[in-house]
Amino acid sequence: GKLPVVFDPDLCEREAIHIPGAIQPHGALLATRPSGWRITHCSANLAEILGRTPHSVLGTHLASIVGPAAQGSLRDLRPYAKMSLGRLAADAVPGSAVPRRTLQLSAFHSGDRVCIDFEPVRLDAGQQPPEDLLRSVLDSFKSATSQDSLCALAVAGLQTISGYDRVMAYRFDRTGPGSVVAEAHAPHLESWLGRRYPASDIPAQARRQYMLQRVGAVADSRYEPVPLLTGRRLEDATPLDLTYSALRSVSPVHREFMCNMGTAASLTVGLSHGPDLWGLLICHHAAPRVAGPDLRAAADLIGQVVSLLLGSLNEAESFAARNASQTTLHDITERLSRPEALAEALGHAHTALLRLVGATGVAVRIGGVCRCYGQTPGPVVAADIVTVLQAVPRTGNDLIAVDGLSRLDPKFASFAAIASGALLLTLDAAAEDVILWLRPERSRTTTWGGNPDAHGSLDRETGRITPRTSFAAWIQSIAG
Ligand code: BLA
Repeated sequence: GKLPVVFDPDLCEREAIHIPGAIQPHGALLATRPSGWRITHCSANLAEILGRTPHSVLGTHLASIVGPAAQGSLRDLRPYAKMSLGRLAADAVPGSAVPRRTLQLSAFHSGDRVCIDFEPVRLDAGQQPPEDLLRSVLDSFKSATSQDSLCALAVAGLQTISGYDRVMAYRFDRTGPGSVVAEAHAPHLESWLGRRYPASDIPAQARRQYMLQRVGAVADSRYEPVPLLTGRRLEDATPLDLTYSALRSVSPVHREFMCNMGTAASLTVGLSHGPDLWGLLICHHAAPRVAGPDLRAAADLIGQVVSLLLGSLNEAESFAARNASQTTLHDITERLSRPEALAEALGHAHTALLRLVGATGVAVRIGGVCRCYGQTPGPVVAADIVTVLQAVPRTGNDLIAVDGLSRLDPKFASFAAIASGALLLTLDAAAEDVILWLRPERSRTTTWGGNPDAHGSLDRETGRITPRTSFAAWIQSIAG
C-alpha cells in the first residue's frame, strides 16, 4: 500500500478554475474576436449541439452561425455583463445537420474575446419556473426577522422552484470553514443541518468565482469535459477565461468530491454581504439534472434579494442588541447618579451589570473590598483570576477578555462550571479598582461532514489531488 502523505490544504487554492480549457457536455461554446467577429475557438462537441463541425466553423464569421441581427446586437454588450441573444433554431443554421432543436444563446466577455454559450432548450418540468411562483417565494422573504429565518425561507423557496432533492444555505465563518445553517431536503435523505466543513472544501478561488458570477451549475458530476479547440491559422494560444460561462467545466477535484458525496447535479448561488461572500445556497440532486437559463435566472434573483436582505437584517439585529445595551447602561448610570458610594451603587445595580454583558457572575472590587454577585467562585479565587488576567498582554484599552480561564492557568479548571469566560474592566489602575464578569464553560460539540483534518490526499508521483471519500458525521468537542 501507499504511505499516507501529509496534505497541505493550500494546494487547493492553486488550481486556475477560470481557465479549464473545457466545458460541460450539455451545451457548446464559441469565441470570437470583436474586431471582425471571426470565430477563434469552439468546443469539440459543436457538431452534436449545433450540427456544424469545428473545422467548418473556426475562422468563419459569427453572423454565418447566429445571423447578422444577433451579431449586430453584440455591440451593446457591456463589460462584465451577460446578454441573452434569444433563441436559435439549429436547423436554421446554414449547413447544420441537427434537426428541430432550439438553442438558447447568451454572450459574455472573456478578455479581448466575446463568447457565446449555446444551450439546448429543454422542455422538462422544472425548467421554466412560473413567474407567480417566483414572486410568491420572493414575497415570503418579507416575514424574515433574522438572518437564520431568511435562510430557512430561501432554501424552502429554492427547493420549491428547482425541485432539487437537497437545498442548503451554507454560511462561511470569518476564518474560512463553514456550516449548513438552513436546509430543505427530500424525506429519504439524512439531514446535514448544522454540519461544518473545512475551508479547503471551497477554496478561495472557488469563493471568488461566486462573487463574480452569482450562479453556477454542474449537470452531472460524472461528465467527460469537452475541450475547446482553436483554429491553427489563428495561432491562438491564450487560454479562454470562462468565469462567465454557464457551461464552464469545473475542477476535477470538485467533481470527485460531488461523486463521493453522492450527488450528481448541483446548482449554487452566491450570497454576498458588501464585497464579501457571506455564504452559498447549494442545491444537490442525486440524479443528473441540467439547470437551464430560466431556472438560473430565478436562482440569481433569489440570490440578489437574499443578499440585500441579509445586510439589512444584520443591521436590524445589531441595532436591537445595541438598543437593549443602551437601556441597561441607562439603568446603571441612573443608579450611579444617586448620592451613594460607588461600591454600594454598583452592588445595587448588579442585575443590570450582569445583563449588560450577558454574564452569570460579577465581582466588584473597590477600595480593596471585593463583593461578588450571581454565580462566582468567591472573592479569593476572583482576586486570583484578576491577578492572572492583569498579566495578559494588552493592546491599549482597559478591557481584557478571555474565553477559557483554564487555558490561561490550569488551576482554574475546577471552577469551569462557574467561571471559564472572563472580562476584566479596570476602573482605577493605581487603586486596583476593577469589575470582573464571569461566564460558565459552554463545551461545544461540532459535527463535521467527514474528518476535517483529512481534507484530501496528494499522489506525489502524479501530483493528483483526491478529495476525502467519507462525509460521515465526525464529532469534535471543544472544552473550556
Ligand atoms: C467547489 N466545493 C465547491 C463548491 C461547493 C463545495 C459548494 C462550489 C461549487 C458547487 O456548488 O458545486 C463544497 N458542497 C461543498 C460543501 C458542501 C456541499 C462543503 O454541498 C456541504 C454540504 N474540494 C476538496 C478539496 C479541494 C477542493 C480537497 O474537497 C482542493 C484540493 C476544491 N471545491 C474545490 C474547487 C472548487 C470547489 C477547486 C471549484 C470548482 C469549480 O467551480 O471549478
